[in-house]
Amino acid sequence: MLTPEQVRAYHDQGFVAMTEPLLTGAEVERLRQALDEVIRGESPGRPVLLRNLAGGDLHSDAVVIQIVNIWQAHAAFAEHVSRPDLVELVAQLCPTDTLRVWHDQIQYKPPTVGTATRWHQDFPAWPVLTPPDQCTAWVALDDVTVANGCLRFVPGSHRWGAHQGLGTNDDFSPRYDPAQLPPDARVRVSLVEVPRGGISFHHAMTWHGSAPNPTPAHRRAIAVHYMPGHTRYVAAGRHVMSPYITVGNGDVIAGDAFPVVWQRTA
Ligand SMILES: O=C(O)CCC(=O)C(=O)O
Repeated sequence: MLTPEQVRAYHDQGFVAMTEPLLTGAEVERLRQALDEVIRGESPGRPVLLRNLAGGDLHSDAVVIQIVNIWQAHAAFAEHVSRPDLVELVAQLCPTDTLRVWHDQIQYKPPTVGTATRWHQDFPAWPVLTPPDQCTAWVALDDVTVANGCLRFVPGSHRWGAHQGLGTNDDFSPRYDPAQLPPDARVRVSLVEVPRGGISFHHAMTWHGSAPNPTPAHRRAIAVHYMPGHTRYVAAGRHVMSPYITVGNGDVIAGDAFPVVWQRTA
């Protein structure tokens, strides 16, 4: 369970990290091995997407291996996205009667060549959804530190709306347009280190990014983007998951590709 302070921190800041790891060392190791199988193309199924987010191939000198819906490729990840202790925590942060998986996403920054994930907000990249209140559970599969590219968040930014042109400066600070911010907004950056098996949560509108991994250590993580049961489809948008959406414009998103992982019991 999250404490009332942690729940309050999530709503105030747009993110919160747990202090203790959720996954055991053995559970993390199983996911790492499953990840390797998927990358080698030896898993039972295929993910929706596997690419170098930075462009180029997986062996270039700037790499973030991005995998979308690894849960469809390997049972270890299918179990991960629906593990009861994880989804109970998400349900504490995301008021709803029903939680579904929107999609998952591996971001793996390999040793020395792992590159940056630029500053962004998730929801504007999901123009097929409404409203913007999804919650991401991000689990570290290595000790993720400032040195190897931990997540950085701007506290409170989930309350500032969709920011046009949010970008990344050379020193890896967020580049933004002050005219789009509310008068009381203060842009500062929190660096959130997470131990192997540990977890952080962020709101779909929170500004976030992660720096490169120049270290000899791996930096692997799985983000699961969960959506509350009232999330509806906006057919005018496009997204890598669009081909899997079978409902009509304005309908609640449901179906095999978006499994229910939690339901409120009386
Ligand atoms: O793992 C990362 O560095 C980025 C993850 C991310 O952008 C997300 O979980 O929304």
